[in-house]
Amino acid sequence: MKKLLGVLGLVFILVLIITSCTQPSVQPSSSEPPSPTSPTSESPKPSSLRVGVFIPGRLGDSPPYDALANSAKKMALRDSRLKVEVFEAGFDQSKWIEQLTSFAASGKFDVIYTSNEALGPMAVQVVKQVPGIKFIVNDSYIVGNDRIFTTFFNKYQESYLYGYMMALISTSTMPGANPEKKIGLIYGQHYTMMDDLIIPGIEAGAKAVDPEFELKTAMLGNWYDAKKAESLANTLIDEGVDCLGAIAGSGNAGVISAASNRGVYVVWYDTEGFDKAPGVVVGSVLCFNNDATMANLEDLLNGTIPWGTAKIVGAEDGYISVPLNAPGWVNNVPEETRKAFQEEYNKVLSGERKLEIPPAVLEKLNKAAQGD
Ligand code: RBF
Repeated sequence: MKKLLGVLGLVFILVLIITSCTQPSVQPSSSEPPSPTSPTSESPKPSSLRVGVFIPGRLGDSPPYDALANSAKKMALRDSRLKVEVFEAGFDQSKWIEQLTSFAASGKFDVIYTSNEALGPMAVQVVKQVPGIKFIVNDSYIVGNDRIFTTFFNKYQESYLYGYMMALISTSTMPGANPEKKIGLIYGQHYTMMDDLIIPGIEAGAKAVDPEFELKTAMLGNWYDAKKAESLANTLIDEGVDCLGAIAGSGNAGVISAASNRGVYVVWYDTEGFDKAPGVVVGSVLCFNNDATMANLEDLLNGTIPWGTAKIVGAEDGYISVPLNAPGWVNNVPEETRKAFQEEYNKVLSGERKLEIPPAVLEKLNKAAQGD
């Protein structure tokens, strides 16, 4: 008996030694920010989750915001653990940080889901002040903050396709298309994504059609003034622009009015847009903010959000796309123009046409968010 106990004791000690050797080690502490793909932590599956959606603007005419709010509400219907409240902060950007701080400090939410490049830096500030609150931010790029997760769409790629499509329409046989090699863009305001990815992407796409193409731009200065947007669009049309892009939120309606009155065309950004003005909006390039939001909320509910990292998505993984079978495109744009577009689009999809986000731009966004 004594012998048996001795053997059992030995086995017990051996088991202890083996299990202590195979235990996963505690996260290594490092001053290096994690790479965008290495998750820093995994949380347990929550039994309930309160998500506050903070809209920095208004719902209704802004594709990234509408997709965020709609997807969050849809997810709440599908999973009873999720409770969602949406707050529209309005257009006064000077108030956003205060509004966001009190939204976070209200104690009503576990996670705040928001969107746009300016909200990333604000999230960094708020997590320092409000204990426990976490942020998911679309259209923002931040790494190394363990209560923030960001999703960034390859807007350079999307904008290249946008510019390519506009330039093809401008050189087409469509009524109203003139011989001038000019396309236009009305945009809301300056920000890194606009200045370093969207505008250069549109230019690169148009110049890939013909190096003589020129992109004429006009800044609205806000995201709501449709009357002013109409007048800016008219000025561009006077200068020879026959195909326009609009990234100006509620201002986009003014671009449609001008194009419609003057017999020129609009290509829509982020969503289909054909129903906004049939025969005027004749093409679009899509960004699936909705899919990304649903996927992130699903990960959140599964406790698998890789906090502290940033996810970059593009056409290769199905987040940027073109509705090639939409009647608004097929019935308005001549076949040879559509074929020419499809050829280039296939190159982007297959990776033959590489349109990566320059790492310097990502670094700039992260640095701005960290306040460096
Ligand atoms: N996009 C909109 O569609 N509507 C807006 O109200 C809006 N407001 C913005 C405010 C700021 C400070 C910044 C940086 C961007 C804003 N955007 C807005 C742009 C948005 O993040 C995105 O880049 C474009 O909608 C193109 O997808």
